[in-house]
Amino acid sequence: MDNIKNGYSEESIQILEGLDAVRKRPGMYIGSTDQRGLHQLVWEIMDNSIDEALSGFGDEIRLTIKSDNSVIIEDFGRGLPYKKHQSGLYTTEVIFNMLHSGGKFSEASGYKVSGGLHGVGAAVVNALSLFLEVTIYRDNYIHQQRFSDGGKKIGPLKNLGATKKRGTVVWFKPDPKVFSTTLFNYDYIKERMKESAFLIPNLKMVLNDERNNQKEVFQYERGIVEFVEYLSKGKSFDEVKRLSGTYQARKEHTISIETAVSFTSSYQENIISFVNNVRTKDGGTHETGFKSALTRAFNDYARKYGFLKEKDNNIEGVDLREGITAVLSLRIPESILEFEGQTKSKLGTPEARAAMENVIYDQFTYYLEENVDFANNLIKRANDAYKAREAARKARLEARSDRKRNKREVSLSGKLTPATSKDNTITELFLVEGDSAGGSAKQGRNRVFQAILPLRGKVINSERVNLDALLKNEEINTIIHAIGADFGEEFNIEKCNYSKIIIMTDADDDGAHIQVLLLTFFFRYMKPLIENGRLFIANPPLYKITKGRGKNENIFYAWDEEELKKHTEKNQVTIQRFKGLGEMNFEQLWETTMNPKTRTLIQVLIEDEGEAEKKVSTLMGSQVMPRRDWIEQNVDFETDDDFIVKEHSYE
Ligand code: 28F
Repeated sequence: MDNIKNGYSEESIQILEGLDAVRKRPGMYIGSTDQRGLHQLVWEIMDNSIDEALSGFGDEIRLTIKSDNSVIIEDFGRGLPYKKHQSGLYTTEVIFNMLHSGGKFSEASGYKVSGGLHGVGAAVVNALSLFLEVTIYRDNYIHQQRFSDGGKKIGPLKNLGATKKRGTVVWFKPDPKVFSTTLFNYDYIKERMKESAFLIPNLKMVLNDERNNQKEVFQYERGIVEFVEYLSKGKSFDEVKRLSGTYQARKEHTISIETAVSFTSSYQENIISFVNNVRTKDGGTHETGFKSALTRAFNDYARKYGFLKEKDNNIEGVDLREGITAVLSLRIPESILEFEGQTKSKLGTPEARAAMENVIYDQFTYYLEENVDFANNLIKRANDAYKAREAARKARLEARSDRKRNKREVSLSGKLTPATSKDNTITELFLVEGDSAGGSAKQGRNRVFQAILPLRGKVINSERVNLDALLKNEEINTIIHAIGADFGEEFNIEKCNYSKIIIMTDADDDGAHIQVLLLTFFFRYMKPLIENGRLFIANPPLYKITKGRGKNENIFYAWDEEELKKHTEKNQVTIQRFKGLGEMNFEQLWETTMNPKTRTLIQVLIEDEGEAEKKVSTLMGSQVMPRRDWIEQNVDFETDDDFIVKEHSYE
């Protein structure tokens, strides 16, 4: 407010216009204004602390979530410069108020890229906050400046007295007028901090949630090697290998590479990559280079030692990589950094491919030569993987052939009750536990757009069998055919027959088990369904409450104890507890659970890819010990499973 009262300086007008642009179009700066965008604010501030640590200043970062959902981030670096800039403004004002493009921050480290905001992150956070306070410990004094209401400065930078400390503290509270939710998610922040601790060896990350007094510290001496140990815990059958080196790209640009690799008993390939400590979710040139280096080194080795009989018969990369767990971490100078794709999470820099192909080829070749048992074992595994893949391919071909197609339609016709509409932007498929609930669902549904598939037999655990065995499971087969979009690598969401796939089970242990088995299947073989937000869990009520009698009878439903209490407090009522879907008649089922106007669906989302991957393989895989350990450490039957973010979509 000060700078408005004290005359309309050009700077203050520019500042307000800049921050106003952020408030008008927050999505342009932080991607979205949902939970993801909200947390982007945290990453923007935390990245500055991480950059300072990477430059060699400060080995600890603390993050505190306060009870009012504000956040404090603290580092022990040099402290943000605070003196007056040549423009007459304090550096704090430049950093927290101005959308200076080009990123003065970025040049300092040479590597900074995070989030693509190029150093304006702090100003963006300020613009989208109810208040923001920056405290700097530097030159033996404490300096502080405060902003409020979308970044308006409350007063000048103040000197709060002497200190011996060094570092920077930023405290902010996101503006609820901007975000659809201002609740910070502990697990989401935790995963990110843990990831940073893995990527920067010895960096101590301290997370403190004052809303429920949870506190955790992450610090790893051996960096990504420990990351891979963590991801492959209990299923790795050999030591984690560290393959690393540097590569000279254009002129003076050096790319440095660090990878950690392990082969596990799982059937899945799990490669997680980072560039300058930022996750590249969609892979890119570095992943391509990594894969081709492994394949080439392995084939050369196999040929050299006579494992490949025919000259041009190669082992395929996918077979070699079955069960691989790897973390790739690259440092690429900003001047040759390129990102692609809608979310800019795919690396485009061509040199990264050459860098990986060179470094990894050499290192992996060396490792194979030095570890004959490992190499032989890998050849055997690749061969098994190839056989399973061939069997699955044959099964797929058969399933596609026309003669079989007729057969399939016959086999589906006994089970699936289709919707009359074929418009896959409105149709919904209900996967229903058991025949009796299936019957009520059939009667209660809206036949135009709702299809019902009752599941009778056991759903197989997709994590414990190979493709071949999976396809022999009747229930899985029926689901694949009903959805009609193939599965695995060939899954094509465009062909999906439904806009929503809804899992509807009883609210008991068996129902939960079926949900988990189906989720495992969809996670492994139809992941785009989840990524596109098309997988849901139906949410039937737990109670039916009847008030009054005869003509005055009124019926209510309650989904939890709290709702039940509201209805029962003052009134004389009858309460019926639903144990299963079968206890509702078809009208009740329609009204409470299937009718888009009145139902609540739980949308299945993947919050943290690495964590979800780890949980699925630990909890659903074939080894018992890691699962038992996990359950002992983690399961609190009072809370929701954090693998699924339970989001209620009220339609
Ligand atoms: C909780 C958030 O933002 N920490 C930061 C520093 C330290 C320096 C710096 C930051 C100078 C002019 C760009 C100090 N001394 N935590 C943080 N710690 N930024 S942000 O410099 C930024 C440049 O504009 C710093 C010497 N060099 C750099």
